[in-house]
Amino acid sequence: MKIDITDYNTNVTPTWCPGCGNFNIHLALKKALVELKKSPSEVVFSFDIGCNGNGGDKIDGFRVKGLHGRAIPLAVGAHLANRKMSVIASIGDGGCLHEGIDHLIHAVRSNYDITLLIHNNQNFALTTGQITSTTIEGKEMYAFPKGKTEGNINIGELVLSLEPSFYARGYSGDIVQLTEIIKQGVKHKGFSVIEIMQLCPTYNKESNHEFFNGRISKIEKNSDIKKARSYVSNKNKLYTGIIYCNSKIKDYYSKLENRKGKKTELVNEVRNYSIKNILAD
Ligand SMILES: Cc1ncc(C[n+]2csc(CCOP(=O)(O)OP(=O)(O)O)c2C)c(N)n1
Ligand code: SF4
Ligand SMILES: [Mg+2]
Repeated sequence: MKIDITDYNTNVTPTWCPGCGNFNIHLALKKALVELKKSPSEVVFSFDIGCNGNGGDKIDGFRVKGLHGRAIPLAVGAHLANRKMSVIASIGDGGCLHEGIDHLIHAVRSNYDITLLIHNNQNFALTTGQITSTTIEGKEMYAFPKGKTEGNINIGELVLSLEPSFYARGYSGDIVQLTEIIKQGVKHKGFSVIEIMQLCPTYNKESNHEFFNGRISKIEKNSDIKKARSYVSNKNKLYTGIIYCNSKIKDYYSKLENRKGKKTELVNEVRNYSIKNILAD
């Protein structure tokens, strides 16, 4: 059966602001899945809360929406239950680096075979623009008129410190490259972290097209950790592409002794149990 991008459309009208990077991210995501010949019935999307999470009703497929910061554990559960599905989690910089930072750290370390899209618009956007760990230092924000008190978290440096198997960076203003990155991430057997520098013209006017176009430098695919570290810590350039890929690290499920030789997925092994007697007690 031929898969078309319209197969992923829903009849929900987007409410994102004009110029929001989420439009292009969704387009790139749909294009990537179509080019990988995946139909919506083969994909599970786990959405977080936030403007990024509002994309949950704008793409077809199996969809779950988690509590703020919890898109990752839901995605992990869906993946471990049935590895025949491609599982993609979407989360914002707020959800991922504040409430959900523990999930990010452990998912990288465990190397579950799922893909994570971090929509980094450098603020808590849905709640009208508060500071996050990636907000430009000194920038006036809602409730912080003089800027934030803490320094930034560099997502690339954090992820690379955790022995990842895949870390890439894309830009919402470059659909072609972002589509390719998402395709590579989905194909990679392990936890694929894709940070997407996302335009938010409403609360983050400083990080606009001019800002990114003047700094972005594209690379193809790198597997040298030292080079990867130099890419993400560069203060003048913003490198995009597959910043680091190590396919030798086994994914979580492959390392489970009790699953060795099993032909079934966990979802096939679930049986019905009556809890009537327990409830009666
Ligand atoms: C546990 C919890 N804390 C706070 C909120 C309020 N809240 C909802 S959306 C949001 C902002 C999300 O920011 P981010 O994750 O960066 O996503 P964006 O809106 O920028 O896409 C916040 C703080 C919540 N719903 N749940
Ligand atoms: S507030 Fe920012 S992230 Fe949210 S919809 Fe508007 S432009 Fe997009
Ligand atoms: Mg955000």
